[in-house]
Amino acid sequence: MNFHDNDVIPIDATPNDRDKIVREFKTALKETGLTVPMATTNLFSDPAFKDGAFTSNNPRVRAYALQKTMNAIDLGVEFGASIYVFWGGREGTEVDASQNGADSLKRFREAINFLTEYVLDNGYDLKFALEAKPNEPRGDLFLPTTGAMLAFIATLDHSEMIGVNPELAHEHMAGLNFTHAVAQAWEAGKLFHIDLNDQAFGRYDQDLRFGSYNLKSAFFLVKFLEEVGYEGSRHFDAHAYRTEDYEGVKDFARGCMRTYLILKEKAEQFHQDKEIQALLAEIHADDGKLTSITGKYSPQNAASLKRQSFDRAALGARSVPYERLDQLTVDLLLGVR
Ligand SMILES: [Mn+2]
Repeated sequence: MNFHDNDVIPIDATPNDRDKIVREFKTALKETGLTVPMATTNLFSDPAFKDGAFTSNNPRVRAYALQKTMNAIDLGVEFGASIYVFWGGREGTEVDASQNGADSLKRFREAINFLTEYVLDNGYDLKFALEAKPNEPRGDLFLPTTGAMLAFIATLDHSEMIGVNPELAHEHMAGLNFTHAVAQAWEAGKLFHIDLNDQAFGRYDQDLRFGSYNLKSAFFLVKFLEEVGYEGSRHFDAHAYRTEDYEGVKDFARGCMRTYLILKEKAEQFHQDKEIQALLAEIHADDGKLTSITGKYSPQNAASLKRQSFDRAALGARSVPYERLDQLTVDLLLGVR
């Protein structure tokens, strides 16, 4: 399980309350065998953060946000968390007159740099994962997509400690292909964590049960994670329908895991399917003649490439059997293969 600091310790708890809750929670974890691989800070619910936390225009709010996060990091580490997520729920604006977008990023960078130093100074074994979202609850949030986060991470003092926590719903809200965002993060060595759920494009943040809305997107995501050997948590950041009772919430949690595991089997079936694999072999065919000169620049390769003649009409006329490939995938997902 995972928590925001205030999911465990109320924001106005006394030190005595805190210690009592920590003791009880540790006992509960022991009794149930649950672990806490990830923790995070709530920097969005309290009205103090109404105009941002790390990027607030008010230096007292920025300082309070840093202090709250240091305390929450201590708490997470105390429960064994090795990943610390940052989702800046109020880090944005509705009024662009209120702050210069470049200064907002400088403030955010300063805060993350401060906190990585805090982690190193304390000898914590902790990595940060930054989570992007395009809007809601602000009109516009800074660093709205996983791609934007990846570019930002490269500018941080301890970028080796910092990766991303892409969330399916957030990327779909921005109208983007989630699997592509995850692939970019993976390829950059930055897929430290993932938030799985579901989301219709163009809607408010829905946080639906994994695979409940767009099974095909969910399938390609699971297929990717399993193919590349992603070893992090399969973390579901989702909510049951508000119509559910307590048993219904368990149905929801079970459903998230069940769908993931079914899609994992479907991905395996995709790899075993002779017709699909034959089609893929045809689509990816490469006689190696040209890749040897396009793979890496050299003056010889450039000259050799300039001498090549290409049959443009034949290239345009070639068969690209994606309709068949996609229908075979649909047949497989529908359970008729
Ligand atoms: Mn999330």
